Amino acid sequence: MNRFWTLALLTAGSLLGGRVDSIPAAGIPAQPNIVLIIADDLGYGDLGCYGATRIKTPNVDRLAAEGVRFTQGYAPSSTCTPSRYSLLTGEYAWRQKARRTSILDGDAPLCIEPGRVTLPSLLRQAGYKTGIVGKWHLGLGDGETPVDFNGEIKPGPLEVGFDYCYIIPATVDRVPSVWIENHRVVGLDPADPIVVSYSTNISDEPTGLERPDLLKQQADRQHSDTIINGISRIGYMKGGKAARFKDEELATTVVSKSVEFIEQHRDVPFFLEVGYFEPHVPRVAEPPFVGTSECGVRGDVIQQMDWETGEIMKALDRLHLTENTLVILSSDNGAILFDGYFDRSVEDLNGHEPTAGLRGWKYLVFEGGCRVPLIARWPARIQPRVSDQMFNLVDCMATLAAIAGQKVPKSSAPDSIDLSQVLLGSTDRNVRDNTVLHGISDTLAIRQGDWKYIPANARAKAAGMGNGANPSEARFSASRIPEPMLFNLAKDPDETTNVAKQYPEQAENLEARLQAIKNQQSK
Ligand code: NG6
Ligand code: CA
Repeated sequence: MNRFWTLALLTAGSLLGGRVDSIPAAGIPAQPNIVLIIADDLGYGDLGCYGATRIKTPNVDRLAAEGVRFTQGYAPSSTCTPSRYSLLTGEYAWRQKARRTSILDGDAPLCIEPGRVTLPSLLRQAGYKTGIVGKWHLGLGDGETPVDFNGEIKPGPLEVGFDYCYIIPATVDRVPSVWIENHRVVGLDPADPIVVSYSTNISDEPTGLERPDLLKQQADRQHSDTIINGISRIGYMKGGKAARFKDEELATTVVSKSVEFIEQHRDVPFFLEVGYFEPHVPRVAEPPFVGTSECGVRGDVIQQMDWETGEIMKALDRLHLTENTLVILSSDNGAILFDGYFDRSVEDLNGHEPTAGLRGWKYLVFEGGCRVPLIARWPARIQPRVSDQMFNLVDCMATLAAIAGQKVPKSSAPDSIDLSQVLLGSTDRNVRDNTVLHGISDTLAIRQGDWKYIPANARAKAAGMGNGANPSEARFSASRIPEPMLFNLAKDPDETTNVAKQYPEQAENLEARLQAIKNQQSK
């Protein structure tokens, strides 16, 4: 639908005092509401609908059964910040030179330039109310002065296209451990100001290193700074005691704030991004979910995440919004087991396969780091099916803009492809025929058709990586690629056999293709 018709329908809708989808327009539903759910470190094999049996995810499975489930969905990067940067800007994060887009600390500056055309700003232009609840991890403040968590915290989500935000700044394992609503920390007592440092211990409270006896979970050195709610974090924090979140209440807050946003905007088209915290570390299940899965705490928090999804689905049902709401659920990167806290995720695995057997983990460019679950339900437009077409989350911007009837300006979203036809099932073609994948230390890989090529990158060193089988030096080495690698994913989906020497031309072609994409300025 072009913008004219979108606007015309919007006007007609408001004249009639109802929302747009109450007007049948030649059978085409008007702009759908969009709920974009991004889990944190959810692996390709972690959901029932992707083969998990030790973890039960009935709500997400229902979402998949009522919509399209992609088998070739990709996160643009295998860590959070660059992946979410790509999601919101439509640009591969490794292109960005001016701003730091690697894993950000809780006091890092905003990595998206304020005023830039983003996924939420485009949807806002199309008439949507835009909000984000949950994980942010794209930085806050201008970087010129240190961000002041006691004052107005900006620029942030509101300066890059969101009308509303209820977020935590970075990761649950990084300070400050607080919620931010729009520009302010929630529940802050001005008499107890927040001080944050990632370099100096400015806190008067114990660290995990000093008082391991106070901890709910033991942690490695990087996660052994200030103890907050019995969990030692990355970074030091002082003050803000009344504002600190409890890990055991995060999921409930995500649900209540998401449902509140949906209720408040039920009469206009809305775009809500929900950043789940699960199953990222520290993994702490809310009481009803403790011990409910068959593979320990990591399974428990995935089941908790499934419950959150069910609550959001229920709210849509209750408000009669299900039919014309596009719900997308995916993950910012692949799975990881040990990621800093000794929470028994490795020991309790019980045969569960977080990556469904794909090679590698979060941080890496192997499939286990980047291939993610991807589900989209929109009863009015999407016929239930499974799709083997490629979809990268960087494509959300062009795809959702098209669905909202909004044009992406030429200079924006250089890597985002409009896959609305793929989403809606009106083409069998692989509209995206290649994708670049991005890992820690700026390792890159390219997939083109069935082929996957990873150039040599001997310098790469990964921090905090590993599957936990051996939380020692060995787990830091997997991002080093001493020799180019080539895999045929159709024959060898788990990337077990490097065939670069057997198919040198194929490897050269993909090397050249990757170079061309790196050099290209726009689509
Ligand atoms: C790493 C942390 C890891 C996690 C990750 C971010 C160490 C050793 N590891 O640096 O625990 O917080 O950053 O994860 O500090 S992400 O999903 O948000 O990218
Ligand atoms: Ca993540």
